[in-house]
Amino acid sequence: MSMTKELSVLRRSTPIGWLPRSVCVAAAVCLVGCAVEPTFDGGSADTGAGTGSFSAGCVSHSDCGAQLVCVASACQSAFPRTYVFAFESAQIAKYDANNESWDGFGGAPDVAASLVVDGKVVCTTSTVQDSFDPVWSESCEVELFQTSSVSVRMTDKDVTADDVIGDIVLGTPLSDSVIKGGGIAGTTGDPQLLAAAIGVTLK
Ligand SMILES: [Ca+2]
Ligand SMILES: [Ca+2]
Repeated sequence: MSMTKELSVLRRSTPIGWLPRSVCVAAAVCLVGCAVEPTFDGGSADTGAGTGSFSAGCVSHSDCGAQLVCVASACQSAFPRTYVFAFESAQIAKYDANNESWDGFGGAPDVAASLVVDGKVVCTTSTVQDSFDPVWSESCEVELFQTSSVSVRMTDKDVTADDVIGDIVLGTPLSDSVIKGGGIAGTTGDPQLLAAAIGVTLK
C-alpha cells in the first residue's frame, strides 16, 4: 500500500482529535510510535514472490518474545549469535571486603574489566590506574549460545596477585533483560562494585 493510500485510509477512519498509536506504511516501516505490526510477505501465485504468510514485525528487541531478538524487522532466535560488549564505566567502593584500602597507603584500585564466558576470560580492558570511577571506551565481541554462561569481572590489578572487586552475572544464557535493555547501567547491589555500565548489542 502506498503512503498516500494508507494515510488517506487513516484520514477517513480517524476521528478528529484522535492520534493513531502508530502510522505504519509499506509493511514494517513505522513513522510514529513504532508499534509492532504484522507484515505480509505478499505471496503471489503469478510471480512466485513471497510465501503469502504473515510474520510478526518488530522495531526493537523489546517487541519480541523471550529469547528472541529483532533483526531486519523480524523476531529471530537470540542464540547462537555474536554480541558486542562495550565496557563504559564502573564505580568502586572506597574499601575492599575486608574494609581495607585496595592498595597500600590508602591507594585506589587499578581497575580492569573482563568478559567471562563459560568460566573463561574472553577479553580484558586496559587498566585504569588509581581510580574509584574507571571509564573505558573498549569493546569486544563473542559468539554466544543457549548454553553460554556470561558474566563480567572487575579486578584490581596488583603487582603480585590481582584482587577481584566483583562479578556481574549476566545470565545463562545472556538474559533477556540485558539483551532487550541494551546492556546494564546503574547500581549492582554489590558492596564493593557499586555500579557499572556495559553496553550489549548485536553485532
Ligand atoms: Ca590491590
Ligand atoms: Ca593503585
